[in-house]
Amino acid sequence: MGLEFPHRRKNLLTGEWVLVSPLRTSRPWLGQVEDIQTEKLPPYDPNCYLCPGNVRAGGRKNPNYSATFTFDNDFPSLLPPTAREEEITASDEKLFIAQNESGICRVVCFSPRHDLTLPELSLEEVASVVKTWISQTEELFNMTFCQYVQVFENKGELMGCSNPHPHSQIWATQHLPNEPAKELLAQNQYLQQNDQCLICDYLAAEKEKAERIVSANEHFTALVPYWAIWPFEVLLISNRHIKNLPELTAQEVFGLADIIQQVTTRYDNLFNISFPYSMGFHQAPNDGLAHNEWHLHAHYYPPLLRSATIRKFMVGFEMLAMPQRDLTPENAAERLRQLDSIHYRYRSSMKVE
Ligand code: H2U
Ligand code: ZN
Repeated sequence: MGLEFPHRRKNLLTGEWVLVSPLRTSRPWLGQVEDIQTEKLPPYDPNCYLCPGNVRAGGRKNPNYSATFTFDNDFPSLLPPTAREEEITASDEKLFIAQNESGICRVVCFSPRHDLTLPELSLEEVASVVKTWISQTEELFNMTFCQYVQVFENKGELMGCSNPHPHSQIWATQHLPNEPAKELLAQNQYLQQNDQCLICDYLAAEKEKAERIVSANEHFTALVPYWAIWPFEVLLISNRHIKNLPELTAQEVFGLADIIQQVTTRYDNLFNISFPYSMGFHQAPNDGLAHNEWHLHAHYYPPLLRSATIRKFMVGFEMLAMPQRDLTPENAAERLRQLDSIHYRYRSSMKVE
């Protein structure tokens, strides 16, 4: 079982350390308690910018879509190269360094239903979300400026999600962003030194120990990583060594849909609420190289700590020095693993339409 005294663990994907302080779990909490929305949403909301047939904030009208719906973000953080009016030209500036950054930002609604999150949709519907992420990644990879595609979901007000209609976002960027850049370095170094893929080796070792695995199927494994920072952080790994979403086979698409439902159902069942998180896939850069070092995976970063209303703050020592956690990853995995695999809203008489 996990070490029960303060120690630090290394995140092999970023090279950074996390402080694990199991003794602190007994400290009293007189701090902020969050409001969690528990009210049931309607299947269609006439005031929602993302529901079928409604007009979005930017003035465009959504079609009467019946599956997933993808559109260019009306308030994008990046502009495509064709829209660039000014250029940062190379300079010998030493202390003020800036670069051009082009990109495309899209929004993917999971389904027409305003009230159904991923664990509440059918397996086929989640598979169609995965297929949309794949086709979008392929389309964006074909754009010459695009070096990287980030597929992610911000869920819940606590994560700053601006609209309750279940959706994800996709940003394609001209440069490799910070987090995947760290992972590229680490995975490359490991391959050079061991002639093996870091995540393949790590997955095999975790399967052998079995103490941090949350759930698994033939194609994917979900575990609380040894170096997790967030209390109930999960790392989702494809069992096969592939580098991006477009390499998934038809069976693996369903395997991914299934593991997403397994993880998010357990999350919701932890505190019997729609569990907030930010999650996203890390796929290999789109630079024409083989990227044998890269192994497709996804991170789930949920902010909650002890209950539906007490969140983990990354402040103080975490902001100034390094991340720290109280609950051990082994304990978190044990709790998640033991939860019901049936969503609380779908149990017996509570079945929702
Ligand atoms: P969140 O995933 O953080 O909730 O963001 C939703 C995105 O949807 C946000 O980037 C976009 C916002 O710009 N959006 C539109 O493009 N059109 C709208 O009508 C509403 C929201
Ligand atoms: Zn809606």
